[in-house]
Amino acid sequence: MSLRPILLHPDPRLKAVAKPVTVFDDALRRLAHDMLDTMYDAPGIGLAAPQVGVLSRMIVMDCVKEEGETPRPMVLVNPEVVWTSEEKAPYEEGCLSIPEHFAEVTRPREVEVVWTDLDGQAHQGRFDGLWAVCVQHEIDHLDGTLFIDYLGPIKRGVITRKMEKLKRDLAREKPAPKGREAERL
Ligand code: K1U
Ligand code: ZN
Repeated sequence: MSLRPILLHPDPRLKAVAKPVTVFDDALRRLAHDMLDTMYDAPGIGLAAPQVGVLSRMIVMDCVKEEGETPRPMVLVNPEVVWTSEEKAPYEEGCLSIPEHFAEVTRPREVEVVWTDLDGQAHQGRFDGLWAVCVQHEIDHLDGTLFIDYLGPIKRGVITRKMEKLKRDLAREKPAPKGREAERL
């Protein structure tokens, strides 16, 4: 298993519509386990494949937050919302691709989702509470939608400009190549 770098907004791969998974092989299993490791390491409660640069419709989640509680890792391949409650609920969302920024987003309080597991077996389930918020946030990633897309253009612009600056600063901080690598440049 290995940790994969998480893409930071703005990045065109975070705005793309991901492709359905059609092949259930070892590479898919490896990606799912890497995504779970990357999510727990961040730490986060969810992660979508496009956030690690893979434009495939797969998400991972574990919304068990209490220490001492048994973790509940979930892998959802080709997830689709098939029912949403009339009732909506606000939640202060964050995103591992937009670190340090949070904003209230209002979404359906409950959703019914269909998906397949890593063996291609079909599942259906109802999500509520934080699980409902997270599954909707992650499925949005598969359609190139970020939580800041629900904000007004001014707030979204402020966050995007701050993220552009963060990315410029991080690029400048990169250690200079040493030894042979430097000689080749
Ligand atoms: O998709 C992502 O970027 C992951 C994101 C999921 C999410 C958070 C909040 C509302 C909806 C979806 C995160 O995990 S951000 C980090 C976070 O919320 C968290 C981290 C540690 C403990 C508890 C929460
Ligand atoms: Zn996110």
